[in-house]
Amino acid sequence: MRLFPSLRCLFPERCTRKMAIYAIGDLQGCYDELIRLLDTIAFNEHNDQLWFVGDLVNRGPKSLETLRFIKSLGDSAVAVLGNHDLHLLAAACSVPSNNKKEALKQVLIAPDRDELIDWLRHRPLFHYNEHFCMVHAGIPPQWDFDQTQKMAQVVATALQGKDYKSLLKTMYGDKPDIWSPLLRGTSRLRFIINCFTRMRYCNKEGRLDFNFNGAPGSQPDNLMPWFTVPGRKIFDRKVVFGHWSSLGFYEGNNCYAIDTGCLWGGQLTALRLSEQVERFSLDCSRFKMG
Ligand SMILES: [Mn+2]
Repeated sequence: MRLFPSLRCLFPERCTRKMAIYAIGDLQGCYDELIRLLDTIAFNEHNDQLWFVGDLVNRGPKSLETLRFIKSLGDSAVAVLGNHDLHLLAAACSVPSNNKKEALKQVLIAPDRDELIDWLRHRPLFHYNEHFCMVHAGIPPQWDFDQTQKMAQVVATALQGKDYKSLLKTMYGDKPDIWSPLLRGTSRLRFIINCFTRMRYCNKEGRLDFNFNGAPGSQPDNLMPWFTVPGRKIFDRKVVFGHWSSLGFYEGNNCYAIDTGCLWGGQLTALRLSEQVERFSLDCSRFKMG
């Protein structure tokens, strides 16, 4: 059963519009805004695919509905894991973290909690097609496409394996803060997770900094947004990412940033990924009133 039959094409054989892929920005439980945005773009689940940049849950009002809905879309939706999605997985295993989890409770006490958590645990950290790739936060400047794909797979394998709870227990922490091919074990896993799900700024050598999360231009002199580091190796695909609401919509350096702060009363962004990228925005301010 689909939750929203109005989103379906009732006569799939008549739905001849060319397949479209839309990347959708950080939701953080903003389910009503998502449904409204999908109406705006006339999303057709038989024909279109949605790429979610992660942080589906936490902070916002409807994490449970958001997860259920995206899971119900099956192959019509792809979601990469964000830091808040990992918080939910950690909370489900009772791993202590500094993150407040009030908004996650509705998921943790839901009758279908186990299916939802299991589904989330099997989401990737990196997704791509011929022209675009997607992560939640960033890709270290030292990694080319093959390396990025391989590193995402290392974490996915650990997260989907029997011992995933020990990964969730050891993933928190800011070190190591720079890539080395010599990294092994939990240090390597933590570094990969921090890049894909938390990174914003680094120095010109690619050393990560987690102390600063403001808009570019306001950062200390030695730091730069990860996507502006000279010599960044992924240049064969455009990178779509979220996680950085103070950056807002950004297009440049072969990247698209699409966390436009829906949760904070900003906008929810959908980006049609095609030769001519098209941007759709839903104003979320009125959802926050009353
Ligand atoms: Mn995030």
